[in-house]
Amino acid sequence: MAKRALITGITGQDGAYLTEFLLGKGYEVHGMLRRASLFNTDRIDHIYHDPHVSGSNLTLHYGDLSDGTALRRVIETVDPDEVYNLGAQSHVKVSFDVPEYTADVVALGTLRLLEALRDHVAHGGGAVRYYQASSSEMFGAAPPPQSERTPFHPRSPYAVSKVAAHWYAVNYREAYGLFICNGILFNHESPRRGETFVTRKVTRAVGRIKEGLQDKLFLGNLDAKRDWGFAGDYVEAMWAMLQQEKPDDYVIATGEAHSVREMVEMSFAEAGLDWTKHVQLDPRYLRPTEVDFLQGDPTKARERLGWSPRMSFAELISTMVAHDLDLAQQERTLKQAGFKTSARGAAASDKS
Ligand code: NAP
Ligand code: F7E
Repeated sequence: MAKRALITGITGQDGAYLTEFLLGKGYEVHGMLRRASLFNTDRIDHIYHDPHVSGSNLTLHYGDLSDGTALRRVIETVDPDEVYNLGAQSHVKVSFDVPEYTADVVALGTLRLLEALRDHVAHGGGAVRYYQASSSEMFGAAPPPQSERTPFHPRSPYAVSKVAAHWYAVNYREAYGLFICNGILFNHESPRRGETFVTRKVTRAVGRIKEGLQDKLFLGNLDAKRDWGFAGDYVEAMWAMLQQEKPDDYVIATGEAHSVREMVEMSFAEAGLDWTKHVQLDPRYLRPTEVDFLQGDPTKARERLGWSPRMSFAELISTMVAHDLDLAQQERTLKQAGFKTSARGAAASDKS
């Protein structure tokens, strides 16, 4: 019998990589999808098959982390062996604009899902294993290197909500004996990264500048340091946590940090461009409270899960730049052929 996995946030960056990974392992994958006025399944369209055609191993269910009844219904319908809670309002800067919504989805959404899971298991739902997407943002102002033993000092409504979700997960493990793991993942990126996160914002701009589609890139704090890895490597760690004998919490990181400035310089250099000619500072991208320095210590994950990142930082930048150069070339070709094109989500990226 194939194992059944339920993924919230299946349409996000990690959801797409995790779905590919689990389908490759022979899982039957179910994803929770929120209703949107435009299609929001771009990242999984290539692996989705029409359910009318037999042999499809990927099923989507409407639901939302703000809707406890729908969460219960999805859990009862799917009857999963593993649940991956990846759904979130995941943008740190945006969480200062919509703090209540962020708390509702990230903190209370997790509680709603855990409550549904607790009842499902209590009423004969079997031994379900649960993964919670915790974040290095929870460490916030705590000095690096950060490990599982580092105390949290969150610096944004997003991070505070993730701390609450993290502790709900720990509490449900201890109180009800549920198999629950928190993956404390440091920043992970890819060509599928949302375009308002800094790496993708930069690599998209590099492509468009190279193709003559834009000239300037406006950024905020260039001094912040992050431990950036590849999302495809990180979803494997999520799965590995749920295959252990006992549930536990793990830091997933590369152990290496770079400043935003360094990342910008490398990305522009990859396309033969001088970043100083194109990048300008815009205070609107600064955050009321910043997280200055994140560098993870992934020793526990290496020793217990046998997990190590495969893609280096230089390879990650080069892969993302190559992808976005391609995208910009397509955009230029369309423009030259007379089609109207515009930078996607211009209004949204203006704020983040
Ligand atoms: P992402 O690309 O922003 O994807 C977030 C997903 O959550 C999307 O599928 C989104 O749906 C869904 N979602 C948003 N609001 C929802 C709601 N109210 N109900 C149900 N689903 C909702 O994020 P990601 O980078 O894949 O990250 C996955 C998870 O890991 C998130 O919880 C994030 O906070 C956490 N995390 C990420 C990183 C990182 O560096 N990427 C590091 C640590 C932790 P739509 O597609 O419809 O918007
Ligand atoms: O910012 C600086 C910004 O938005 C990284 C989420 O996946 O990882 C992510 O959160 C750094 C910050 O990611 C711009 O101030 C400068 O210091 O790419 P980011 P994040 O805030 O670290 C964690 C682990 C998560 O859990 C989150 O879900 O870059 N920065 N200039 C900028 N950042 C953005 N977005 N835009 C700028 O113009």
